Amino acid sequence: MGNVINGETEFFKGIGQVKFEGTSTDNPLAFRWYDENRIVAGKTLKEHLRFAGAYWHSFVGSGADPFGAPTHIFPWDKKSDPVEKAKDKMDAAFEFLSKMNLPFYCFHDTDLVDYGSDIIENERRLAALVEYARQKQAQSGIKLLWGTANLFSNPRYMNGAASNPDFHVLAHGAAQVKAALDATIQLGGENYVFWGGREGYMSLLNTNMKREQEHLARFFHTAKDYARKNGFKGTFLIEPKPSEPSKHQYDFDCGTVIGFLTRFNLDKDFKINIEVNHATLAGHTFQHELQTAADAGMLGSVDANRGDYQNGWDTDQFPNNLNELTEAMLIFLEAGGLQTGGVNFDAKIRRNSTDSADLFYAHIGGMDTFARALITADSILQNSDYKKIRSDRYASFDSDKGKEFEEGKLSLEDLRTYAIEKGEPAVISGKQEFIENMINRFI
Ligand code: XLS
Ligand code: NI
Ligand code: NI
Repeated sequence: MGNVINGETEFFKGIGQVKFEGTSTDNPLAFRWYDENRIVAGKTLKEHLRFAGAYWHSFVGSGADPFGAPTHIFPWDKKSDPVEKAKDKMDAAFEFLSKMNLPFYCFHDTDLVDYGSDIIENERRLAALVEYARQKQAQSGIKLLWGTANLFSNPRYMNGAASNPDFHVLAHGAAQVKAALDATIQLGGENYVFWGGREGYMSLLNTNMKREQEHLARFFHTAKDYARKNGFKGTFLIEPKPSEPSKHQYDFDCGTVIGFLTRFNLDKDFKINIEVNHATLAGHTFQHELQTAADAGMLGSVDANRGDYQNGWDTDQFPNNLNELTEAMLIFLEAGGLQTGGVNFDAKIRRNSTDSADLFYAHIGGMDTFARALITADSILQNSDYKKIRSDRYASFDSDKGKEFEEGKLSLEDLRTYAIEKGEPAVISGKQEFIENMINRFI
């Protein structure tokens, strides 16, 4: 248990409010770039980035791995009554979010409070924590970016929830989603996320993929209809990931999800929550996934983290790669940014990061890197030839026959005639290295 100050328990002892101090500071507990009031491209950094803390990694994740016991021993995890213990955890969470100046947070139902196997008792526990969270949000001004239901940890979900071959399991998943939607609505959540870690399969030998995908779509429709009927105005988000824990996951990447949502008539209500490390696991860059979603009008929200270039799993490290994020922020800004979404730190400190300050360093680093990347990207867009170089590459479609082709006015025979008339095309450089150097100059 932490110190008691002003009648309240302090869990992160010795760490005060983290403030913006600028690039000349050598204070490791200050922001060097994230000045929340700084205006970039017509909005403050706070409005652009809408940073959120993730309950599961920061206040639940124990550092345990398949080879070893927990290394993060939380002082808020002591009481035996699940609701009382969960309130301590929430005190710690809001203390951290406030000290970090994080305007939003995100949770799974089972992060807020431990669940047992009795649906009605679980609903009672969640409702108690929702009431507590309502007070905490009102006191602090911190808002809920999104809620979700954990439909992957309980053994009953070993073959998925909405795509489970057993209808009885699907119904349990639905009960959990109903309560998580109720919680999200009551807390004014701006989005609701579905990440289907086990919505997929291990082997086709025992799987009817078509039926499972139809069930998944029906489940999304049913959940959406319930939420809309009960006043949810926010955005539903699907979070793609190619695999892990399932071998094949139905929400593989943005392209797959866009196809799925369109096929099942869900594309008006659902957008995409793009996680950096999931993009790289799918064999894409984060930039590719952002652009794919943006082009489909489905850029919803971001789960910020990074993978490890040598590992093939979701290491969920905090973001720190300025070059990659600058490229990503170019897309982010050109796409008009996030609407109801935000930048959620779905990232965890390492198993051997055991000081209570480590969680602060991690978030400060992530927030500063995003802020710096956004500022740099804006400067590139304002002060360089970046956009012009790209649009010039397509100039042959801006007039004459190229334009007529875009407008659907040319037949295959017309194209052949043009090719013969003009002869062999010139070789034109794509200038990639030139642009890469230009980006480095702005960094
Ligand atoms: C796991 C996912 C998960 C979702 C929420 O890989 O990133 O944390 O964001 O269920
Ligand atoms: Ni995530
Ligand atoms: Ni993940």
